[in-house]
Amino acid sequence: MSRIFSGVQPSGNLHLGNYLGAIRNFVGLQDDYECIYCAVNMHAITVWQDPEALRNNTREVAAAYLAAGVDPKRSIIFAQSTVAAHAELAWIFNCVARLGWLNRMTQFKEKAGKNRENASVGLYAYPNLMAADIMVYKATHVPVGEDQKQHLELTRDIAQKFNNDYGTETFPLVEPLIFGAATRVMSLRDGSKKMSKSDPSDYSRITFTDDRDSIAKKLRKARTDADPLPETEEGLKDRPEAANLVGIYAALADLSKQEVLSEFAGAPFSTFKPALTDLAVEKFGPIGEEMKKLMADPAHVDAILKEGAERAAALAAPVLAEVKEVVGFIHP
Ligand code: AQP
Repeated sequence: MSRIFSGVQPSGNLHLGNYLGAIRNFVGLQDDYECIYCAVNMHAITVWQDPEALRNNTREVAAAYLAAGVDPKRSIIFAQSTVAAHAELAWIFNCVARLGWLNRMTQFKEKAGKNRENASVGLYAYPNLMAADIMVYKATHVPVGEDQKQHLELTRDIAQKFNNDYGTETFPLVEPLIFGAATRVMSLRDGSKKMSKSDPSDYSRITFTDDRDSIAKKLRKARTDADPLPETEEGLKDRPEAANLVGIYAALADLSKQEVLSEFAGAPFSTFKPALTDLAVEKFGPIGEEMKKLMADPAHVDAILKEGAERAAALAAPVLAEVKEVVGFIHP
């Protein structure tokens, strides 16, 4: 059976983009793959995290997986820092990846911004750790949003260079799985920026913890243009905010964008936004509610994370042993 690995950073403000672009897709994959889902807390600390908040947010990512329908009996749910093999393989990959490759990563450029000199080394080397997360399980497929495509290509480059350098076929070439109408959900305040946990404006995103009133308020304030909705997708060109809201509706309703436009062609946003609010409350609201319920029992979430860590460590151990043998590390 092919193996899936995917992760979400416990950096707070889990949002609709994380849900539609990643977490929602985790559920169906359980039927066809052996699935490993991680709260990637080592990635999270590449930028400052308050320790108490990080602990809580790590549980929250696990609770979001469970609330969305990931079954901890079938799939593995765990926190990255609890399986040391990730960090060990990441070091080896630090020695395989080339500076030139990392210099091309657009996420580093976006996140480091103008103050590049002051960014952590971890933020720069982030894609190497991500490659290790995936390869330490020899995962074959990774469900992600569009924004992670470049990092997955780097994972393939690292795997291939490792195999070539050592003349082995240790690592498989991983494939991204990118599905749905909302592979890239944009900020509600700016249709050119992706919806993000780290956006300073809470109005830019709908979070798992938003209730009906805040979803309604955020969508009411969402930036749009003055025109009504067009009849065809062609009419969404150069209207990023309109395209984003239509994409979110389509993803939540399991329709194509064209089907949504056929229903709402000619409607003003004063009609479309309340319909989107109702749909978001109906489809996304219950998942947030379930997540909050799970968070009320942290011992239950911790027990799932502990069991997941044991199962993940057992899968990672033989792969790491094989890699060490290939690299020439001695066994004491
Ligand atoms: N806006 C988005 N639309 C669709 N998918 C998205 N993802 C993130 N944002 C969107 C997908 O969610 C998964 C987990 O992402 P992550 O926790 O690794 O963080 P990220 O990709 O850096 O994005 P965030 O959530 O916006 O965090 P910050 O603000 O910290 O950068 C991934 O599969 C990602 O594709």
